[in-house]
Amino acid sequence: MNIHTIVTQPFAGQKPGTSGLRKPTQIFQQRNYLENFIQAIFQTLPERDGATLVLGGDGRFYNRPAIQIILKMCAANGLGKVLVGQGGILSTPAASCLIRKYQAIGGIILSASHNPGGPDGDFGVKFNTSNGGPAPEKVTTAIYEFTQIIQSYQILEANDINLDKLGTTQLGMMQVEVMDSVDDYAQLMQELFDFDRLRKLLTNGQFRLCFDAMHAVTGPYAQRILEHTLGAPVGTVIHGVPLEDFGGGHPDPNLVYAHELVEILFQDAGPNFGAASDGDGDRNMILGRNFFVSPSDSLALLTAYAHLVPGYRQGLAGVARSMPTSQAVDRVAKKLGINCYETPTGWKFFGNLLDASKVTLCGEESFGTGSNHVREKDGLWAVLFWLNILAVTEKSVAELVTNHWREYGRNYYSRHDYEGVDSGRANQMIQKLRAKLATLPHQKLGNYTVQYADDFSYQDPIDGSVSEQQGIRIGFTDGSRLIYRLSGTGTQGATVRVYMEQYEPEGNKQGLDAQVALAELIQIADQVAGLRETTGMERPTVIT
Ligand code: VG1
Ligand code: CO
Repeated sequence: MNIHTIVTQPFAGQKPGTSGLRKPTQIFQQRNYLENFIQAIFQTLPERDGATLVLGGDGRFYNRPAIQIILKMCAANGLGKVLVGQGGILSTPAASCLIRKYQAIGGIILSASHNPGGPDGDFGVKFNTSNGGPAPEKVTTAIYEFTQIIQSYQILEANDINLDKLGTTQLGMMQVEVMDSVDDYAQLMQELFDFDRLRKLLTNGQFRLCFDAMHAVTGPYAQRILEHTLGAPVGTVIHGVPLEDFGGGHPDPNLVYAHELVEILFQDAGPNFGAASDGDGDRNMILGRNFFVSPSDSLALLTAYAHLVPGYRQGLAGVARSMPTSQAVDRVAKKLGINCYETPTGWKFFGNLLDASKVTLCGEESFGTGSNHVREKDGLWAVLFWLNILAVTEKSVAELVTNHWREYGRNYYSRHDYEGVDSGRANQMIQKLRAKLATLPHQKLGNYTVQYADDFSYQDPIDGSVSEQQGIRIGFTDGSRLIYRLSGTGTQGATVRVYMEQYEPEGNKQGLDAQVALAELIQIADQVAGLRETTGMERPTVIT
């Protein structure tokens, strides 16, 4: 066997962010760049000899060459078997499903998620551990530390594997099994949801659905499940073919980047239900006819109606949300008498709670919802969950959400992103805010009085690990909140995220546009932090 030890040198900055290592594609294409990072991952794998690994990606440019390199490195590093998605395709939730089902030691997912792809776009590597979830901080720190001292990596000299042909091939001492990308995932969905009812809904000739796969990874999953299995008409899934550059689009399912879908849903004769997913299939946006469901409300609603869905009929152990996610779900949890946990941003923080059976559902304001069925957020799962609720209640999306507000009150919510900000200035702004925190409590800002102001710190209730500086929070006496943090997924300068939340108990005041309802808080956010001055922008680049 021809195993080579290649001498290399560390690259600066191979530090995984909120979700994996993301860089412009051209950085990944540099000699040894990908190889160094992969070797560092192997270095953290406790017992890789003979073990199984899952490998796939969202199909973006450089996916296939990267898979060939990683396979040869796996073979040289003593792995026993690698399960690869056909054509190199695996959505993030499908990879999580495979890791768990086939007791793999972990998985490597090639994706920069919602960041654009292509030779001038971004590429990324996510590493998930044996529970199927994103590597926790102690693992990503160990990976990063190794990238700083790496001197060599191992790779097998061999021909490329045919990634399009299903079946098992020998690669050195290792087996490569090319698997259908959708089968196992589709089967899991069938175990959780009432497919007979869904089929009736989607074929009743009245209910119309539009799913925008944004030329990203969910196309084949949505076509198989929604069109082939559940009988929705062909064409229900739009932009269903994964493209290396996502058709030039930005595969982020929000009102700005999924505007085509928004236009389809925001017309009087539009479909009853619309949904979109991101690059790697873990995010979802839910729309009704002329109606946008905020992701925080979506989590609250799924929690309230979970008992209608077969996979969750037995009740929920608890729920969790990321800190900036609105407190709408807290109110539902309270009513159900279950715990609601608040974690830092990033799915990796839900892993321990899920593994310890403390929570069943989790969600983030960034269009991410999921459950204990895998250890990732799961876009198509959320869509099926919604459809299951719609099928059982026979209500429209708008009715369900407005009824929910009437019962629990509405948590008006919005996130403002300032993208491409100078990193130095953005960091300075956060530092200034930190320095100000102690002076804020009891201060009156417009009609609001500050109750607390801090930098969110989280102690994991299961392993006791502490994560500090997870976002500046300003809480007001009426329960409203203002949160500032810097994104950990961008690759160009800094992205400042500002989150605003305000609670409205009164039914006749719940019908406002969120930007209108939050106008004063939006102004206070600028006043406290100097957003316009720091960013040099008059308004955010993205509002969700
Ligand atoms: C963003 C979101 C966060 C999400 C993360 C990864 O992180 O805010 O909620 O978990 O992306 O999502 P940040 O650090 O940019 O705010 V994905 O779909 O890229 O795995
Ligand atoms: Co994603």
